[in-house]
Amino acid sequence: MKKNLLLLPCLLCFSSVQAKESIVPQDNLVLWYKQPAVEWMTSALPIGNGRIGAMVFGGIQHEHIQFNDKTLWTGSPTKRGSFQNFGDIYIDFDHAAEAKNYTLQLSLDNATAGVKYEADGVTYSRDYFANYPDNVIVLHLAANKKGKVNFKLRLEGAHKETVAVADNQLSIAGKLTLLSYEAKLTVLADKGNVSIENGTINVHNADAATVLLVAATDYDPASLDYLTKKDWKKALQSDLANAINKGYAQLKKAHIQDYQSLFNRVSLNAGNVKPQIPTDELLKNLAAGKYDPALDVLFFQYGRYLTVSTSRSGLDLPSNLQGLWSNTNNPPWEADIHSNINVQMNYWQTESANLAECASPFINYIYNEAIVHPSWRAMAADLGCGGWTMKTQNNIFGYSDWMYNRPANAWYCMHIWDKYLYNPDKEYLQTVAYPVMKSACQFWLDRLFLDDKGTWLAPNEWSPEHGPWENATAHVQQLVWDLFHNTIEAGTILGNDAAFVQELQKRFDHLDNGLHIGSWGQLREWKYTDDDPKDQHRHVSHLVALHPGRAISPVLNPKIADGAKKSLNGRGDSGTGWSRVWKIGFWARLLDGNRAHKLLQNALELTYDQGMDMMSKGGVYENLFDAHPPFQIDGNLGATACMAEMLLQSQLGEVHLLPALPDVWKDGQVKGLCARGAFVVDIQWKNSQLVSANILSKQGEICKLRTNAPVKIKGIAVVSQKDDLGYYITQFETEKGKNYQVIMNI
Ligand code: FUC
Repeated sequence: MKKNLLLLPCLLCFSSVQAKESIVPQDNLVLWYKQPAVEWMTSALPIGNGRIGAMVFGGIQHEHIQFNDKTLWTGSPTKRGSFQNFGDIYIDFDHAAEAKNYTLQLSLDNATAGVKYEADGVTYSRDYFANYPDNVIVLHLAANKKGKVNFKLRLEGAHKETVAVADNQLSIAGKLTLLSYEAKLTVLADKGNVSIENGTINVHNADAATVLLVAATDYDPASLDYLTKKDWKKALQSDLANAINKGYAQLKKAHIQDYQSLFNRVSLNAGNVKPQIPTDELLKNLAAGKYDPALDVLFFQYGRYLTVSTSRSGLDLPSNLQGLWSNTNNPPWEADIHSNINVQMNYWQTESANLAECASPFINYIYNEAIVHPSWRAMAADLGCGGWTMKTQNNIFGYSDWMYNRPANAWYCMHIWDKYLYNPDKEYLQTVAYPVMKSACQFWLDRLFLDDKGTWLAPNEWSPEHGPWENATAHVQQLVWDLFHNTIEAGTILGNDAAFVQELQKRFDHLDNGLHIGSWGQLREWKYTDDDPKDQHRHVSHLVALHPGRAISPVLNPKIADGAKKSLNGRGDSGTGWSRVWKIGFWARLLDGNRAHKLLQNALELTYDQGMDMMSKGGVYENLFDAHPPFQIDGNLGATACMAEMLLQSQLGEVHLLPALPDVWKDGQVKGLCARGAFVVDIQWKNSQLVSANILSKQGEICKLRTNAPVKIKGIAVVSQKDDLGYYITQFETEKGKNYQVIMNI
């Protein structure tokens, strides 16, 4: 009796906790909502395997899943064309429209979208993922009672295709300007039965069902005519057969294993705990002044999730302006590969956020277009130069138009060189990086002219999308300076091209570096036209040497860094989505964590605006997609990079721990960030001070640390030297494969 009385309150409390917890997802890193998505752009949730992907709505009686293949483009090597929608899957359920305990979620822990609710006394759950090893999108529909999975499914192509039915499969196929494409779908049911009538799949009284979708085109980025010579239709059919053979459980296991092998390399805690409220409410809270670091962490990891979902090795095509998602055949700017900031920003985080494999599609795309295909070399030749260059808007067939964007070759090479710095590999340097960099230098060696003061300048240039065209804009001089500087270093390391390195060095010695202070103390954007202190243009191209470049830093050249600060204050803290995010990186490089964090909060401003704005309406939608507006993924991917810059920097040949820690991230820990020199770094901090760090040396390079206070290295005798700025420098030799423990020495 006594026992029962004691049990009663416990049971009550258990059931109330249960009821409350049942709707909060178990996953730690999760976007979740108490209602289905209403708009593709602002609330549907993305899944992707680097090539194919889908947007999930999570409707109760009517589910809608829109899908894409990154290679589905109209256009050709001579026509711009546009990225295309592939199609839609519509699923109608026969249960009541009323649902209880509804959740829509996207787990970043296991790259799975999910829907769960109760209707007619049955708990329904669906989970969706895009599996990379098996090339298939999987939708799994289940119920907690037997025989309760009933639905009708339709497949619709985005190009008015007729749906073909054969062997229990629906398929759509067609041909665009150059490319052919096909998608195939089938349903596997657990018990119950499946039939197809008038192109609709009917599932009756099943315990569960699995929808498998495969899609492909005949695109091949390395083939000279961009068309694959493989039997791609046969490969598509065999992908589907393999997925049918494996079934849901095995496909899911393989998917999670594959995804986590990349995603789990980095963890971040910024003093956050798992939020109990949905993501849209987190955003609304932030707008109302209620800050929760969980949102920062979610945004950071979302950028990593989106990177893995849109850019995997095997397909040498970078993610486009929308990653790989578009529900229209006329997306903004054709959802192309935009060279004046956007595609670069998509790849700022790949090395530092420990996703080096995901950088390969961009690196190999640059190699293919610069060296293998003719179009970028022809564009340089048109200007009377050797090497390669491009314009601003680029399709996936080497076609380039709109304004000349000559310095993009140098900016792309920054990525090529960085890959080497993060993972010094001489084979890569010799066969990929150096040929691409040297060829870009050849363009500028031919293009630069000598002014009457004996300085080499780029003629008739721009500061992207802004102001006058004139000689020697800061943006271009800074990028060419970076290119020459890095190529000289690369050539010197390789040691087998001395004559060219010498020629380059001679130019470099008299090259305008684009770092000049103007009339109001600002860093000049133009060499001849003065900057307007009230100009709030979204592009801040004259600070490319501050971030992602490395020629401006309070540590290197405080006066120039101060000029950059003045320019930034003039530009203000607003802008389009990517512009706000870039400013996080600038302030992180200026070692101002609180200002960087203010920009992060501006970047996280909730918006529902889908109309084109070129000034200042940036922010994020409920689904955390970055809003230019409209949706543009550079802001998402760039945010991860810029937040990483707040925690770790390595662009100056040193590993700077916690260079721009904001006060609001008082206690925390980050694990697995990468530094140039092939170091993997874990950092712990408390009360805004470094407590300890672990440094794994992958290549045995010398490690030079920069910290706010003196440190000890466990097992090694070191001295922390204070520099003029009050930082401590601690240098030590490392052995390949060894871990080094850094501990505060105060
Ligand atoms: C550049 C930017 C725009 C936009 C477009 C896709 O032209 O100036 O803001 O991001 O790319």
